[in-house]
Amino acid sequence: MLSLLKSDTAPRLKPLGGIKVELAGSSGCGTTGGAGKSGCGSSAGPADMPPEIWEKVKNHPCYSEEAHHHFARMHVAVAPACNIQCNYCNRKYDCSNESRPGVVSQKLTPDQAVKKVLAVASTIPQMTVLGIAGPGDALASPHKTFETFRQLQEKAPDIKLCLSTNGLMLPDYVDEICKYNIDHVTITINMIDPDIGAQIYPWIFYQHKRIHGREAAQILTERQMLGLEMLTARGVLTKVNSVLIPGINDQHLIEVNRAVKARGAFLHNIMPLISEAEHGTVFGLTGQRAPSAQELKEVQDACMGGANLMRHCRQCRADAVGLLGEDRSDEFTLEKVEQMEVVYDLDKRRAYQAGVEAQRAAQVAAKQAAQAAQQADDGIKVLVAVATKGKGRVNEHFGHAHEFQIYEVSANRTAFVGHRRVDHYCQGGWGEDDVLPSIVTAINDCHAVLVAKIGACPRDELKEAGIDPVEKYAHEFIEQAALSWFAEYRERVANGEIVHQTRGDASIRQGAYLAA
Ligand code: CLF
Ligand code: SF4
Repeated sequence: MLSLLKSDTAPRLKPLGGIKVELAGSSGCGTTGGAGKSGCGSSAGPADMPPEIWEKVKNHPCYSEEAHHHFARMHVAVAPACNIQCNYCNRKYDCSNESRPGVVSQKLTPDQAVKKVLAVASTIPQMTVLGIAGPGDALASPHKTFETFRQLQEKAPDIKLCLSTNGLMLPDYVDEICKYNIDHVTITINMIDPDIGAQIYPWIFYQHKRIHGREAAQILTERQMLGLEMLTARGVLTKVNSVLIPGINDQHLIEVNRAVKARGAFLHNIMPLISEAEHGTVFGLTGQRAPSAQELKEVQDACMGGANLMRHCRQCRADAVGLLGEDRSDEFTLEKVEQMEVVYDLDKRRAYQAGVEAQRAAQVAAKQAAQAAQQADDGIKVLVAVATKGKGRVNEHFGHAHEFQIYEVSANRTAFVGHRRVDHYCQGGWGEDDVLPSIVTAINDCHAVLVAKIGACPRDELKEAGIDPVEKYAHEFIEQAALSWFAEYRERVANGEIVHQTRGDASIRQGAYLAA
């Protein structure tokens, strides 16, 4: 069970001078652990943690996998500067067409940011979390960051506050973080070994000096670990984000996972590198490749048993608005916000969220009932892709999906294990045949794709590729649908109608990167 809120039980480790990882005896982590009944901290429920922790995570879309189907978050871009350089980063301040961290359409002052938050909160009542995640580092512009939080704490007391940082200045601001009730902090930690760090960070700017290479990475890792320990001791839920960079830190992230668990991290979010040359990052320009979907999953799976894993990250822009995976920031430009009539009605928001909570409870109950109805596990496990636009249901048409959610299904268990971004197949009434092969490639390790509707042409191509296109569970809850499909699949295998085969790897590159 959780011990991270008690400073007397928080693991205290020696500073990482020699970079030798010590594992704490207790989990020091958010849930029953990776081997617990959920197997993944982010999908844990109220039975897995003390009530005060459940209160903090239950409607945070990043800290609870279940919540991300129902609750929204937003970011305000008040922190443009950064104090380190990551080889995967190139920030852009007026970009509306790239969806990745470090990119925003407009920088905001704290006053503008507060106005925008209130406008979004009165329009999207299921928006429960406000994060500051750049486009630079939230703690490299501490005055702007904390002024925004200060005002919001007064004007929108029901919104959870969330901060993302590279950790360099974190130990200096833990008091301030606690002062404004910032319950959720993300630290991006890509290494605990400075030799690996030197391949990721060319420099840091610390104590009025630019420091390069191994020395820079050594300072950074020590500051990150100290900051994590301090937050744990103060009861702040802390998530660690790591960027998976093939050939540099892929195997090393397993050590990172254990080290952050030992220091009380609630969740570990291992994200794929984004390294497109057109983004102009060092890694993009030097040809450093991104991991495939399968490589990402392998590293995540290898970390099971360590810190609990988040697998539903969408690597949001620093001005993202809406459910994870959707972006409504265009609806809330400064110009539009100025024209909006903003009524921040706390009671109305609470009433709406109670309705959302009821939907979520229905989804959980459906999942539990479906799992209880299944037979004993025979070791067969498959992946199923799902087209959804939220509310935990199979409710998106194949042709309209801009991502597929991936579930691992066995006889009595379903677990969300990731998502795959795709281009829309349907282009305003007709199918884009050129797009279809890339969609098939993106989900080619799945046995079935559950959709609300699908046309004849993609249906045939999917079947040809050995992926079962399934419409019959349209609008049902995802887990219930996946288990029902799997029960039928096993029956067909048992009848000799089909032969169970493991499927090939999803070899698509997973575009993505950096801080929360
Ligand atoms: Fe934003 Fe980050 Fe808070 Fe979430 S995002 S500051 S913890 S509210 Fe979430 Fe977006 Fe992934 Fe970040 S999906 S990039 S993990
Ligand atoms: Fe700074 Fe974040 Fe960019 Fe790294 S990824 S240089 S921490 S803004």
